[in-house]
Amino acid sequence: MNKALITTVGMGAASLLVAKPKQPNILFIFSDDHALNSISAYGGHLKDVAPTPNIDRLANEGAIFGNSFCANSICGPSRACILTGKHSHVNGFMSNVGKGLDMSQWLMSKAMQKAGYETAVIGKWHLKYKPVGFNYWEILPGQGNYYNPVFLTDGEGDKYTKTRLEGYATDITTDKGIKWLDERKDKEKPFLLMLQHKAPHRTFAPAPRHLKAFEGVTIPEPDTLFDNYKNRSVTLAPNEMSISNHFRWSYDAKVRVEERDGVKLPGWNDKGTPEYGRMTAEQKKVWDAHFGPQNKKFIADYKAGKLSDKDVVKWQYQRYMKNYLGTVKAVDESVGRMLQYLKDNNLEENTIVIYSSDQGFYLGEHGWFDKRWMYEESFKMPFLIKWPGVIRPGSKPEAMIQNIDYAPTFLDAAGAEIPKEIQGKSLLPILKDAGKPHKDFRDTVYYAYYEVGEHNVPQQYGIRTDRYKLVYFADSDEWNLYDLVADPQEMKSFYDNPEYAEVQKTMRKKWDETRKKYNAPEIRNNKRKQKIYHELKKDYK
Ligand code: SGN
Ligand code: CA
Repeated sequence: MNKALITTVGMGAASLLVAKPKQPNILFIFSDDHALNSISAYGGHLKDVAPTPNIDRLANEGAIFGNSFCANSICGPSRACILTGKHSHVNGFMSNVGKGLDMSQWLMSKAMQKAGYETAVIGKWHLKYKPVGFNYWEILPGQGNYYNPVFLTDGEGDKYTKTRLEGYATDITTDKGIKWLDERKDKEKPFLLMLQHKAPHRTFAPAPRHLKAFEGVTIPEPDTLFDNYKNRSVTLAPNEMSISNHFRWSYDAKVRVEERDGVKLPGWNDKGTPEYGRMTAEQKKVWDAHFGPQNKKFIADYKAGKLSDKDVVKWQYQRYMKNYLGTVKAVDESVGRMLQYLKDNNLEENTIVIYSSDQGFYLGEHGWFDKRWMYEESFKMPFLIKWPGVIRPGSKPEAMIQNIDYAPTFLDAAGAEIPKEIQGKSLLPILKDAGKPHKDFRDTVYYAYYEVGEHNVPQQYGIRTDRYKLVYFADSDEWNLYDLVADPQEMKSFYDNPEYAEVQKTMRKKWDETRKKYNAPEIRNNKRKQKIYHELKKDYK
């Protein structure tokens, strides 16, 4: 159990000895776009080829949540939900496009400072304005880079001081986290460190030492790699996030223009290679020695007519996965280094360690990369947590939790009050009792995705219970209903299916109630788009 700290509290002339529970440190390790299927503790189809032993330690020594969801599956908004404990329509940061997070509102970081914590955020930030409520911050500009990244620290007015460092972003972020912990002046104060990696976000560039990590390995394909998008919303087919058509040959697949021998490949023949452009001559040498011969063989085979369109997609999938999983390797090492640091510095006992990511990601499921849709792969967020003496090792809570719950959980752990307007709930009751199912924590989660533009994903609003999911697509004025038991891969909507009439009715009611509970604003329909989708629907049966 938590150690008690004896504090002397001054009371006028007299002095009183009271036992105050020692506030735990919080190490929040957060990555960008890390799919549950690529964390072996979740047991997905990649667990044997790509184990994550260090992240898995959190599951073994603490709890792993299999029903952890985001409120809006995109970077800035997910981070805004975490900092505010509120849904996007309340905190105002609804999409990556547009203004940043209004930092004048209530923020968990400010509240943790008030509760006596020393706070820091290091790494990806993506909320557009300077961090507020942090004693120390050092962030990546926008999406940040993998190779030889620039970090931003505070500058005059709204300016930043930029420093470009040689090395790999995940390693440098970890170094900076350790340095901050090491150099803290007031070590009696509890800390909140938010260590936020760029990886494994696009453009999936592994560290030189991990380029060959999956050489000779065939990565298992997901069952839905060749999804035809039938039997669900008409908005699925025009997506722009498929491996077959939107995975760029240079940028994503690492087949640079110079390596293509003038061949026009199926899909997106782009020219951009930003990470390659940032590398030192030495880094380029290692990169080319790895990709060069493989690309040469691929182009030769393609030219010789040996590869069908399907073979090309399979090749792209292997290339995508080996790079993505390569970047995950460095993240897993980062977790290992941080855990070792805590151990070596006697901080293990009183530190809560969390591993999470801003949303999940498609690793070829539904033919995709990217996120945004309310399907399980990108709706879910990894959430693993250890807290020695409080959480029973090896717990697998079933409760449906969301990123709006992190702020109240941190405050609760700190012994601070949770403001009434916070929409999330503290996870402490579940954590303290983590051997039990706790299905009743919340029976419905709410989801809303608002961004318009990149990857052509429509706005969508949904709810999920432990078995069903109901999604409304405003652009096509359509409902989809999924049954996660009968159809776990979500390949068919049962909306308007007579066998699901009762479920549909209940879910529609819950959808209204949940939106009301969270004060969700009225959905604006776009008549022009609805007309286009209506036409598309005629050809798409
Ligand atoms: C970038 C990526 C997208 C990605 C968004 C959002 N394009 O714009 O593929 O969906 O970020 O990601 S890229 O050409 O810049 O790589 S998020 O994690 O920030 O939400
Ligand atoms: Ca992200």
